[in-house]
Amino acid sequence: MVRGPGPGVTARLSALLHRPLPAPPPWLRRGPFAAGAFGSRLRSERLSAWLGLWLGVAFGVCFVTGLISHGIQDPPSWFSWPSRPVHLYQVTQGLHVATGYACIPLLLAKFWAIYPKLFTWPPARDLGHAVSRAALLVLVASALLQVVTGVMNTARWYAFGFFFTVVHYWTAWIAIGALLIHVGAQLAVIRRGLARPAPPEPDPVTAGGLTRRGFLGTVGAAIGVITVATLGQTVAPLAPISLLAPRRPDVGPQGLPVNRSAVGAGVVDAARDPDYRLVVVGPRRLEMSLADLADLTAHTVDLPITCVEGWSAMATWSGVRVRDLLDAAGIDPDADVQVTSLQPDGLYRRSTLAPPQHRDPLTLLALGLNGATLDLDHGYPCRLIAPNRPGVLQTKWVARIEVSR
Ligand SMILES: Nc1nc2c(c(=O)[nH]1)N[C@H]1C(S)=C(S)[C@@H](COP(=O)(O)O)O[C@H]1N2
Ligand SMILES: [Mo]
Repeated sequence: MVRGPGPGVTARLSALLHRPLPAPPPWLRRGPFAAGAFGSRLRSERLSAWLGLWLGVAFGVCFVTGLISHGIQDPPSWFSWPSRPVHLYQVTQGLHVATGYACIPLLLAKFWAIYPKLFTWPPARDLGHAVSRAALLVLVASALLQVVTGVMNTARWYAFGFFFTVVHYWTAWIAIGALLIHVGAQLAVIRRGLARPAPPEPDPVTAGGLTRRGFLGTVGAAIGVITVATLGQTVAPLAPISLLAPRRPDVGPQGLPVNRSAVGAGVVDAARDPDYRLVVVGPRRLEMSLADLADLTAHTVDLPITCVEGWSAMATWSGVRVRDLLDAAGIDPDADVQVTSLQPDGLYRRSTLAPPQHRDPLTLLALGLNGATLDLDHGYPCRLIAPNRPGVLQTKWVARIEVSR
């Protein structure tokens, strides 16, 4: 008879985890460790549980919308993103940035509500308690890293010495894992906290002047102010009051912000070269000058540029349908297509269009923007503009279109 690791192992593990740790010496119990060191009656299981619930919702929405954005930019084989509705990515990425910002006041409030627990006496009752407290450190550290790097990225302050996308993506998984462990370990406490009826308001005098309602109202107002003060980078009419928004959607050449300038991308000479040719490689090879492109049927579309960094802006684009070019070159309509820039290097010099995008009649190789020839900084001689797509994939200064390898 074969005996697996039966209840014996579990029981022994459980006994190990619940074995009491030696009590620390009593003389260490001073300052914040002293009994009754934290007197505020605003703190309660109920407050912590509700703040945790709000944080969980904000964090969950931020996590899912972040995964969507990551999936569009780096799609696994099973993932496909539609080209409609046109504004969907603007909504998901706007939610990503807004819920990320909302986590700032929520985290501060939650930290305030629970930081006395740092000084719990004794620091750990048993090994299991010690492990779950260590896991909480991982949650706090990863949540802070996400918020700080995310805000720095939207502010275009790339002071961190690592590649943002990779760190932000993997830390999200660590944070969500630590969050699930935390919720699992605290489920009974959370349930109890949420089910508690609101106790009578503490006397504002003994509670330091702030009522519970006042505290939650302050957290809610902070979220509201941060949201309104940053929403203007996407919602143009709010731009003038958006004091915290790093970008205004209407400031830039041709009334549109620029992400990477032509000088920054090192494409000025190549883009202005009169011998410029767009090359489309298929069973037939097309080499088209700007005049050839201008001779093709022109279309005009209204589409936004939606930067992953949180700003977006509507614009009117005119140019050639990408599917007309692909058909002219005899490219298989079911193939993925790769668009390459004149830009010699850089992460965003190339992007891929899946069939839902390159078959869409709104997907253009744009030659004009807001009624004039495309500005050099917006991608002259021509740039890609497609519906429901992150800005990083709207390749500027396009040189070559071919089937993806
Ligand atoms: N070749 C190239 N195209 C690019 C980029 C780039 O760095 N190189 N940046 C992208 C990013 S991140 C954004 S948000 C959009 C912005 O377009 P705009 O500068 O015309 O507003 O261009 C995209 N196209
Ligand atoms: Mo961007």
